[in-house]
Amino acid sequence: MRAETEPSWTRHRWNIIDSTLREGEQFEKAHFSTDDKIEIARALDAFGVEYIEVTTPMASPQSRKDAEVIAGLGLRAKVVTHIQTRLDAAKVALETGVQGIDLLFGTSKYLRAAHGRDIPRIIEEAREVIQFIREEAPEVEVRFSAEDTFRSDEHDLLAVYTAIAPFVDRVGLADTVGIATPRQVYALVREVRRAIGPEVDIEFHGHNDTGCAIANAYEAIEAGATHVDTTILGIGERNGITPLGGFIARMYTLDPEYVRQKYRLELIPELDRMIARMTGIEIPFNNYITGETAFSHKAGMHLKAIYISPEAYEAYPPEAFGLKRKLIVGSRLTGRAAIKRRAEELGLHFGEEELHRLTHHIKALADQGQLTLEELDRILRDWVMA
Ligand code: HCA
Ligand code: CU
Repeated sequence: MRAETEPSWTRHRWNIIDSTLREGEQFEKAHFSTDDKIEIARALDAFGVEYIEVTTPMASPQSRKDAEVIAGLGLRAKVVTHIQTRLDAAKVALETGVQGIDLLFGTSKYLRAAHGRDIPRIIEEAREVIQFIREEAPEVEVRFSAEDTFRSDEHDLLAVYTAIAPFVDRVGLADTVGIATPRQVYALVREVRRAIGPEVDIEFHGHNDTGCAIANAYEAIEAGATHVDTTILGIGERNGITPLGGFIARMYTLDPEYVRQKYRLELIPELDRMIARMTGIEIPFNNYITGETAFSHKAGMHLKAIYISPEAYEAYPPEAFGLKRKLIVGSRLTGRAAIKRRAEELGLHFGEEELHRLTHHIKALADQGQLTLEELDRILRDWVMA
């Protein structure tokens, strides 16, 4: 049973802000051409993310042109740009034609030392920039995020969020160095939700330095966040942020219908392959959904149960993502059920006693090294001939 502190409605109100074209561009191995960016934006839009975040137009001349191009594609997803909380940046951002602006300001002692503002000054400057955007373009969504939220003083944070929330569509919490624990994320998002009330949306952006990015995004939603930042394959600064595919895997297990109806899940493998190709990396073998072994079953007991019902050893079915499961039948860990099944697929039938001996024989052979399916099939056929 769900604890009373977990508001179940929040699960039904979350949106994805995919930041492959912003955080993802900060990945060491990413250097997207304009064509790459268009391909990524269209693929994310086809998948169904609600928002696409692009690099600040202040980053470089090409970044500015690219922001205009992406904003002009006429996508279903809202295109938003990330900028520092400065009037000149806000002005340029509006000129690109984006539908939303994501502002950020460092609130931790580390980042405050870098930009030299105290909390009242941060609030004042943020309000000035927000007011400018509101006046110039009332239709543009505005988000304000406290960078390095989880190393900021809680009192400072609540002062900033409560002062700014009435003027924005969304406030953001960012685990900039990936140190927050799921419990901390839950507690702080709850605090912020209490402080700003139910009307303003809450976004969570989590880095993966300690492997908690998906769990933290999930806890944020449980605590009342409405938007989660992702990137394809999780690319970003250092080892990246919450991966789109992994986040989908997490949420799918909780409410498959909701996730299926929001997104074209069968496009996830293409998205992952696209970013692997563009950045020159391999999809990790243990990646959520698209890793080479994500749907491989090997031990005899597992195989036996899988034949009866795949859910026995699967959190989510490969078919939901246009993929197939893989059964590794020719290993030393195989079992009678698996051998019997494979033999039947080849039109071969063995009695119990014979199956027992055959399985023993195969296990002994596989002790020398795992057999490929072709090798296994040959052994099964030869056994009949002998
Ligand atoms: C950055 C930092 C950021 C911002 C996140 C946000 C982070 O690269 O500018 O705007 O919500 O991790 O804090 O990515
Ligand atoms: Cu980040």
